Amino acid sequence: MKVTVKANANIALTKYWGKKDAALKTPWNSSTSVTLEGLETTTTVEFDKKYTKDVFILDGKEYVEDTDEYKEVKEQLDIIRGKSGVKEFAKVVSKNDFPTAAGFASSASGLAALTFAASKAAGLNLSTKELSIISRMGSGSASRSLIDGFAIWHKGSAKDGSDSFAEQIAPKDYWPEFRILGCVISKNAKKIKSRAGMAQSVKTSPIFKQWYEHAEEDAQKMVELVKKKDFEALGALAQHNCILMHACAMTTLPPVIYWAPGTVEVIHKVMELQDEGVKCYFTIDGGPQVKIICLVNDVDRIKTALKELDSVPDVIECKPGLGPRVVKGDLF
Ligand code: 2P0
Repeated sequence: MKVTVKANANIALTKYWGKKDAALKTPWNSSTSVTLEGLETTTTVEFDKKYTKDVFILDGKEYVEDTDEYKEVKEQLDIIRGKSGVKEFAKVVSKNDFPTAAGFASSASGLAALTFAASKAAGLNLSTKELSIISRMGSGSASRSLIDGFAIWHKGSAKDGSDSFAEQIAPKDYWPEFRILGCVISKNAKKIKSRAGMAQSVKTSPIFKQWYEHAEEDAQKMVELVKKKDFEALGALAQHNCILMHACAMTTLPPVIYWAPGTVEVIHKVMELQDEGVKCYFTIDGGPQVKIICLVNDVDRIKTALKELDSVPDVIECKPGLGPRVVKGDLF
């Protein structure tokens, strides 16, 4: 059967930075997120005996067998084949509706879409929890893209990773005023992949323990703040958690510094707006882009302020979004 799925990226409100088990991709701490409407991956999967090997095409480019991208896809397909008993190879065609250079987690939407589509194409009817666990094994942050709206990814404690999955805090329609403004700072900044950067932080950052202990508390607090709809406390916590994650990254050997000059410029602009009484907060992931957490009524004012900066050529506005769903319109 051929199945097509759409899945959204997500932004961490409190971050994941460091694996306890590199193979299972279980984290040292729980993390929280909001799935984002408007940053979408579409993926079509078909298992069929006409294929003599797995095929993976992303944004029109076919990845050959020795690439990391191909291996990641094949590993996910192998998990689904193992669970379903399907023996055939698969063709996977995928496209992102946002520029990969935008610095939003395309691996999260990509692995969530692939896992969901492959499971359906193999005839499985897995629970969201099971799908979140399998997506996590592809890419940690993908576990959270399984969830509609606001999510917590529980770090779990089981050796086999069976209790490390994401769960809904609140659905997307719970907070329709909530916005994330993605400031595209740079499309070609030098990038250390998150996977490599966090592995090095676990080994060498002298503040790694402080980071994950604090981050665990932050994740639990964030759940309560979402439930209370306490926007100011939520924004302040997300911003502080982001700074602590980057402090951990920066104190890694060799240093993992994702901030570009434009990143710092936007941070200062956000803090200026805060001084003027605008409720907006910054967060940054494994790249130079800044994501501004705000409410819909402040969007125009913030966008106008960002226009003064040469370092922000583009702003992508996102709202809370859905988890993966089957759609019409196969890609092949
Ligand atoms: C997050 N990031 O919580 C954090 C914040 C980047 C900074 O999850 O190795 O692509 O595939 O599990 O999920 C990016 O890391 O890493 C990430 P893997 P992933 O969103």
